Amino acid sequence: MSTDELYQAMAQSVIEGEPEQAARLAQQGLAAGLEPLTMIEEGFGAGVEVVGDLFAQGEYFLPDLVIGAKAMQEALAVLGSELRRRQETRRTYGKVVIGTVQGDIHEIGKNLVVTLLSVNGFEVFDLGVDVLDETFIAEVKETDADILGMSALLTTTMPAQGRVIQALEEAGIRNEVKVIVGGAPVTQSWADEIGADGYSEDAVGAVALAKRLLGVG
Ligand code: B1M
Repeated sequence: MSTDELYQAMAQSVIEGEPEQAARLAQQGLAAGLEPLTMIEEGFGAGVEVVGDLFAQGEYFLPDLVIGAKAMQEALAVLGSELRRRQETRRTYGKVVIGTVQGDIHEIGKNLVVTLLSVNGFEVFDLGVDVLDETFIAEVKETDADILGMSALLTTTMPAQGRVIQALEEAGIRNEVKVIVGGAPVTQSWADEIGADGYSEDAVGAVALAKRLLGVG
């Protein structure tokens, strides 16, 4: 199989919702010397985009989204452990508290951000999904975090990012932590509007942003 065919098969495994096949292809890609991040973007991630589009067009239904997501997660489990195995740096640039906001259970993108921050020298406290506003605030205080990251995948849950920033203000700790936001519907102008310190469109950019905000790396 050529590299392009392999990427296509990876995308297809997500579109058709085949978790075992996705994991197998991730292994095959590693054995062929492909980069984990390129496989995520050009292979499996391309498949997720198609699944999302088919869902939006009414051709796919919720179970198709669920099984497509499962396939993507199986691939990420393989590629994430390879990224961690390759981890070069053991230094800690800073502490990041991160989660998907209240009412939102999308975790794939957030997990990718978590993995890349961890392998790039950040200590990450992952609160998971559907995180209450007050849980973010409590964890920032508890860990004395340098950065708070919030992911939102739904237009209806994006406002939670702004609410949490407001709550940081009210708790008197807004200046003690940098806030970064992301997720498919989130934009730079939304980040500006809610007073976040930074926005990144993808996980690689989130690492660069975190380093820039802390002046490290
Ligand atoms: Co949902 N879903 N979903 N879904 N889902 C979307 C987001 C949607 C766009 C699909 C569509 O209609 N085309 C649509 C949202 C519409 C909108 O609000 N505008 C949608 C909907 C409507 C829903 C439900 C409401 C469906 C329903 O029940 N009727 C429901 C909501 C549930 C809830 O959260 N309360 C729902 C449920 C689900 C599943 C559970 C089935 C599943 C998630 C499974 C899981 O995560 N465990 C799911 C999936 C898989 C998707 C799509 C297809 C894929 C999302 C994904 O994982 N992408 C999605 C369509 C799409 O996005 N094209 C869709 C891959 C991932 C790598 O990308 O998360 O964007 P992403 O992350 C990127 C960047 O955004 C960025 O970096 C990542 C990678 O580089 N990033 C950050 C993310 N977080 C960041 C944080 C940062 C920085 C960067 O700093 C902190």
